[in-house]
Amino acid sequence: MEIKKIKNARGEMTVPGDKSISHRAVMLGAIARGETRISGFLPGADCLSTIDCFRQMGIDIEADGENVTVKGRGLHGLSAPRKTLYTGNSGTTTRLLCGLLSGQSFNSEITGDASICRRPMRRVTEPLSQMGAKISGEYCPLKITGSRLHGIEYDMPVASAQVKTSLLLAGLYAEGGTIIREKEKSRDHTELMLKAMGADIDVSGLDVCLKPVPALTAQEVIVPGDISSAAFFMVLGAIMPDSCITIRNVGINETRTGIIDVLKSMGAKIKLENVRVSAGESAADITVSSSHLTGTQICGALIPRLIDELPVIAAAALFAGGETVIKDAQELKVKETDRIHAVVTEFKKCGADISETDDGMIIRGGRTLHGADFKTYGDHRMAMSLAVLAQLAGGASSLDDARCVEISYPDFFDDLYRLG
Ligand code: SPQ
Repeated sequence: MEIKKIKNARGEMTVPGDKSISHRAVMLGAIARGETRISGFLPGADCLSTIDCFRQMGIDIEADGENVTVKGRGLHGLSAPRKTLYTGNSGTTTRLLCGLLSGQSFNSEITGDASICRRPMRRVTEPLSQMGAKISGEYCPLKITGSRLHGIEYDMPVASAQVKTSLLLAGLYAEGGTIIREKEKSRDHTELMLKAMGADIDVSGLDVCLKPVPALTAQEVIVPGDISSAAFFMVLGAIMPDSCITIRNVGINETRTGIIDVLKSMGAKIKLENVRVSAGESAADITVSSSHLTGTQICGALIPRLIDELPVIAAAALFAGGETVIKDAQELKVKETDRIHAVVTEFKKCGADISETDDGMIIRGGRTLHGADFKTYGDHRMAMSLAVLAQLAGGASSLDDARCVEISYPDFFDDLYRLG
């Protein structure tokens, strides 16, 4: 697909609902008592995979675009799926289901697309087996034998919301409490939603403690716009001359706002207005305008707060003066593709000065860039980051496969071109 160029980026927009919150609303809604009404749901391919899996386990889910109603059947209301649960391209669906299905009274099998079958599952299967779970294999397809579970105390070796959530979902079915100690704080949407639904959950610093309860109670869930999708337009607004974009109703949960902190530290003009809170999740309108950026260091506890935004932050760094160093981001290697290798390989095609390191990349900004024929590796975040980069590279650019934006942002290109 040829990427059309826009002259500048001006105007107001919204982005689709938060992917992480949308998945969790369906999953927790399915095992809560009563109807969970979700508005602002993300009807992207990953979240539709989650809906499909729960329908196969007997949950009645009415889905009409952004409005979804999940008719919860209680903690023990799921029924055995008649066929293998297919999670598509979604790491979140796959890993969270592992935890949820471990403690059921039935057996199940999970698999996904080629990318999912390459993504490591040991990070969830190992601690789950300590809880008594029986899961065969370290890669999909995974066979899960429903088992009696017991709580554990677990020090997480990687900062991962998926691992944490998987263990919390298993913990709902375990005998005794489950204590999870995070290495660094990862996104906490599960903790907030569990609390709102009546779970016995306590968060203190990096410790999360959960005790089983007889039932969760359905809630209304208002999903804010996904900051990971807004990130593409925040970067675009900052790097394009004569630009000013207001993105309305974006989730600004502190565990996700690393992109705002980094862009500000690079000198971006960013303003947050109309901050509001619903069930512990904050949202705001974000305005970004053309800025002169300078390079920065991104590492440590900041990484989990912007892990999915690193490809587009790397694109911003190409247009910043000086050097940007990204460290401690080895997790990028086990996403939909190896995002360190993919970013470095593709950005070099347009003349970027960028090098790959073991746990990140070094970008020297300010070069003149030219258009190129880019590969997306079937990775939605690569496709959208390259589309942003292509706007400022001289000449034409194309993407080999742009359809992957369906995963998290089906209308991405329409929204991009509308701004121009
Ligand atoms: O669901 P999936 O495929 O893992 O999606 C990604 C993404 O870029 O959309 C990662 F590839 O987001 C993850 C994120 O990186 C979603 C997520 C969650 O909802 O809990 C947590 C992060 O992953 P992790 O491994 O750090 O827990």
